[in-house]
Amino acid sequence: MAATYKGYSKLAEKLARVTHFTCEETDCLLNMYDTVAGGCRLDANRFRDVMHAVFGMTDDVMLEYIFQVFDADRDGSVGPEEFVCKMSVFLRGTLPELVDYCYSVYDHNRDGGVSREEMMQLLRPHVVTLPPGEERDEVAKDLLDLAVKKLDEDHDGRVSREDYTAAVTREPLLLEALGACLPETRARDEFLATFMEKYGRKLQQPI
Ligand SMILES: [Ca+2]
Ligand SMILES: [Ca+2]
Repeated sequence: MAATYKGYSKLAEKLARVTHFTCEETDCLLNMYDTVAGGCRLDANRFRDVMHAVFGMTDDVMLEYIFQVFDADRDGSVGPEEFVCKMSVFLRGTLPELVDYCYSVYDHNRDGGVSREEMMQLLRPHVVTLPPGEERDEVAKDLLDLAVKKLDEDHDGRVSREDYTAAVTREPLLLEALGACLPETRARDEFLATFMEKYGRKLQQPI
């Protein structure tokens, strides 16, 4: 009998060509998707639980914003292709890819600018320790003024994609200036070191 080799799925091969993952890695991520989605598609709630469990991300407002970006075709769920493509940026993105991703997260209503309202939504939950006598909103406003000062290059009160790209290209530390929307380095590295082992499926070997 001629040897047969059942390789990776067509989808895994296709995704490996357009992401920073190998065929084997895309296969593992698709398997992970099947596991975490539990036979359905990833809706916002399940997505939030996965990001929480896998990457320790707990900011609900931010996770809602991130979900909207993962759900590229806006059908209300993150499909397997959307999952792998966004994971590629989330875990191994180049600086330009990360700039595009983060800005898409921050520009929640997708009107091409990050307004003060959008920034307040993101910064407010992070004001947890208040100096005595200070109101949460006032502290958030101070934080906001700092962020705007650094990011709003043309001083029109909102952060355009051009403002943000110019500021982050000059100073990459500003990438997440409007809120953490990427996994922490340690969580990312731990995931990358273990996901193949955890979600790999045994491929049928050549006979
Ligand atoms: Ca979708
Ligand atoms: Ca906007």
